[in-house]
Amino acid sequence: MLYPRSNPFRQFVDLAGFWELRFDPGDQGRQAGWAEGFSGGRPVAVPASWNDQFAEWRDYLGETWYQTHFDLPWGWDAARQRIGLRFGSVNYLAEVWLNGARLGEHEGGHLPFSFDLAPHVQPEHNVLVVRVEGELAPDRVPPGNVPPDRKHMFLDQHQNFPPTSFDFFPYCGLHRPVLLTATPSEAIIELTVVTELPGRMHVKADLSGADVTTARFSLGGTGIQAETRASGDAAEIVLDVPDVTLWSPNSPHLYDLTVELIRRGTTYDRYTLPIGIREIKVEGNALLLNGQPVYLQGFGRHEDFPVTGRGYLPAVIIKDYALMKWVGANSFRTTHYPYSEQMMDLADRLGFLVIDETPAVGLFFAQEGLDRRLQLCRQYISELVARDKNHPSVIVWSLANEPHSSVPAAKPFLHNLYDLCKSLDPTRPTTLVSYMGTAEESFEFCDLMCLNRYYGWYTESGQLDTGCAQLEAELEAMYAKFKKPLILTEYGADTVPGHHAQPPDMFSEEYQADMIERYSEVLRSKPYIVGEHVWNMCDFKTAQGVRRVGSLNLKGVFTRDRRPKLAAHRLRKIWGAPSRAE
Ligand code: BDP
Repeated sequence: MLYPRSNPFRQFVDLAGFWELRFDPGDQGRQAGWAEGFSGGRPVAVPASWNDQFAEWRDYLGETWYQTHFDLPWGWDAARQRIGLRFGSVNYLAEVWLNGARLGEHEGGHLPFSFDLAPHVQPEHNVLVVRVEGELAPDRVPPGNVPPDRKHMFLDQHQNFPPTSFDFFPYCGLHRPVLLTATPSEAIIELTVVTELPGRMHVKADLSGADVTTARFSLGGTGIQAETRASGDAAEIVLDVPDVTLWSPNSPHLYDLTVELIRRGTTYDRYTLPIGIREIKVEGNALLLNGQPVYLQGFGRHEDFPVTGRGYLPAVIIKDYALMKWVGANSFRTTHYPYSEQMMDLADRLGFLVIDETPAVGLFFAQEGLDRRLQLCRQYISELVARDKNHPSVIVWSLANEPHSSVPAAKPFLHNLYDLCKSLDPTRPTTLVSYMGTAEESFEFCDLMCLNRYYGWYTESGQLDTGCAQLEAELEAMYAKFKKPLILTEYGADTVPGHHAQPPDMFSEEYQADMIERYSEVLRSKPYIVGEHVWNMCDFKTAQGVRRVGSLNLKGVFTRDRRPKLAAHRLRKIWGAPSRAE
């Protein structure tokens, strides 16, 4: 899962641009052999969702074929190098062919997958075809088209269109960069770095095809360098960094760890990975970063923007980080799926604390399709940990958002996921995010508790006094029961920008600002609360339904085009004050 790099030993080329696309509602592409290449395609932008590029296909989630052509760059040679193809995210199902040969398929949006292109790749005139399909189905994760009697009745009683079991538009397509990669045939294929105080780094490099070789590890700017003999498929080393600068939001210091493979005095592969040295753990009531309590203040978000949908948009990522800094946030949760790798790299560089969430949103536990949902969740956890394990910014894994946990089948299912995640990464606290109205028994084994609550909005509507009293009562009860630190991972109010009211009422900018401030007061009065994430950073597109005016969730503190509402200014005051960690 190492992100492709270009250096004297490796190279990647981005296939972004205008591809060809054919929608295939009648499923004729398979019979007609479109896998080998098709004609009659229309231009489509990649990366981006298809939905907002073509008005008549906005709600279409079915079979869709993408195609592009490429030549190998100068100097690339499939006989000497490993030529690969890597997709950052395709939602939901992808099946891929090169020059008519089927490379494989991948299920699940938001996580990367790759293929070795040998022996099918040619120096010129390659035809790459990707069949994408994003139908909503009860045995997929996240699920959709769930029969009404299987739905959680608290929030899902209204049918929406498209029939998602989650509250965001089910955008489909090639959402993140598609990269053509060249690496040495013997190469570094994986790096795993675990850091601990006072300044230690455990590094493991997995190698492909390595005969006896020397692995050299060096840390930029420190003069630290060490070598080890690797034989077989791995090389490991422990590096101690004297006078270490630890990574934290206030000082997001990164060391460039470079690994080189050397044989007979000649380097034949090199990879550089930025590493932040830090330690995260839960102790008693507290979440400790480098031994100091931290308090998370920030948002749940979405990768969502007009026209491009869920497609990778570097300028919006930069803008969002700038707005988060401006408002005083130090943290976010990747609601409700893993974010782009570029977003995660910037979290490391800019010093954000991230709760990294899998795509498991809207999980329900009816027997039918349960095993399939479990296998998918397990796949996503493995892929997510493999992708994001080296990010210092990732401080907590979130296994699921709002599982419909009020049934006996939920707890063993979630326990299974927790155990898997811990086995893959014992170093980070692992949790899940509880649904309002559900007694989440899985908090028995989670390392900390995350709650989404909407008192004063979906219940106690318009009544902030009663709503805040309810919130406080539930927080106290949860803490008394589980004695674990707690983060309020969602709270907020839909707000029509420009709608004002005195006295404040629902949907006005004043009501949203007051609700956030009142919640924050409750949260900051409890020593076991270790974070507050407002829902949502920005307004975002949803399916159509009676609860979503204009097909938007309007709980953004910023509008969909990133203009502040009153609540953003209020949050600046609340969050501008030194956080508890300082
Ligand atoms: C929560 C969900 C979130 C929704 C939010 C809401 O986690 O995805 O958008 O409610 O209703 O239940 O605004």
